[in-house]
Amino acid sequence: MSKPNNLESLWMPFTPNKTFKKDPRIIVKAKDMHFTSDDNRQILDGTAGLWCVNAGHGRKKIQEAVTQQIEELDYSPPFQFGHPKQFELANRLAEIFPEGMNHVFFSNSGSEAVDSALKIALAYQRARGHATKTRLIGRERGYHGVGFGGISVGGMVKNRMYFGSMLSGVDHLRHTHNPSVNAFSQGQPEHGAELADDLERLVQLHDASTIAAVIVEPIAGSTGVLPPPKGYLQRLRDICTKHDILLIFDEVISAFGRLGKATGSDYFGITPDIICCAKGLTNATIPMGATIVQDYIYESMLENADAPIELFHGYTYSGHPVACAAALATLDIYKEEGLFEHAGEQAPKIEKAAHSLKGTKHIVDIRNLGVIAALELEPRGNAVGARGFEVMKKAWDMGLMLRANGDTLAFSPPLIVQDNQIDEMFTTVKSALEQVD
Ligand code: PXG
Repeated sequence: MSKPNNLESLWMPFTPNKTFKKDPRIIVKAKDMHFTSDDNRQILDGTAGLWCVNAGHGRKKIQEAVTQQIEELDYSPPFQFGHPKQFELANRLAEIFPEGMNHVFFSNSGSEAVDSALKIALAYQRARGHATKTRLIGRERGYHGVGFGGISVGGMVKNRMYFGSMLSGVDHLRHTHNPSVNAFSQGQPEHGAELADDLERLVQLHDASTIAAVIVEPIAGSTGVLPPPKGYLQRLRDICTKHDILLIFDEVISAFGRLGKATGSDYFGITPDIICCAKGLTNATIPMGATIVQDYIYESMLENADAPIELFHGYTYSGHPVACAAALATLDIYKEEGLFEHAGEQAPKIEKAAHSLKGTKHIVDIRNLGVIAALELEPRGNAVGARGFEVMKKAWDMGLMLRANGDTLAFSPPLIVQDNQIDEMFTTVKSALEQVD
């Protein structure tokens, strides 16, 4: 495999370009649980790429479906015309998403799935005669992608502070992280259900007649893995219902088996009004996002819209035939191989292995849920993120990909992960931690 000889022209996303280009990490191949680096080393994929390659890399079935689709129908316009696979895929998703959620809007990424959800929420409130319900509520430390809608409701400071005033009419719930009482919780933390009452506070402040929707990740991922406190999501659901506010779950990470079920909604037993997904939908082979809504949202829009086109929104690549083919093959794999169930079986092993690192140098908290674990490190003085970044680099040198979100090391391996690979992930990171100051 050839090495690129000039790294200059590419502006890399969410990457310190200057540092990376001096000491690049280049991936040239991937198969099942492993990447191959350009110096021909096998790297265990502890992160499913970016939380997305849930069925493992290089899946033949997806590859064949994609190849065949390109031969048969490479593209067809999604506005005013249809192709069979997008309808088939929407039906298949309706089967595995919560009951009553039978309508699917396609996009090309998690960010677009979120923006679509926010726009649908606003258009729906207007269509049903609640045009004053325009306010959107997110949560501190939330990550909803990088569109202006997503960063407005999102709560990651650096993702917001450089980009002006964003959407107006947005407010945020408090985040749920409370290590003083919840540190080293195995699975969902005991304390913090009452933080959902923050929504009542915002209703007091703004009045429910001005609030269209609340959006949260059922388990916060990007901010450093924050499983919801026990009872929190139910309380949020109840308050939304009480005040006629839509609840949007951003399941870009939690859908497609990450928690051992098709969706986080299913895992937690809470049904939102809208779900956003992406990533594992196509096993990341072809970009795709989807926004799934309750029947009453779709039906109300069709009934009450003031124009023949009920929703003035869509993308050139909505329901792209090649993405649909990849998604259908991916859903087949999940089903045939029982990967969501396998994830459920591996979850307690990941929990045990992660928490066995308690007491390891630098670690101040360990969190986990499903096939997700996180080790939070004490930051090195004022250099927030420096220690996490160094451990990530050390682990890469030792043959393990992990994700450093600031000083939190996150693990979210493909759902095909085997017992010995779980051991390897945590043995390697322990050793890396011991070698870093
Ligand atoms: N919502 C959630 C909950 C996500 O995790 C997005 C939306 C946006 O998806 P796209 O496809 O537009 O990137 C995401 C993406 C990390 C990390 O550091 C996580 C994501 C992306 C990049 C990095 O863990 N999640």
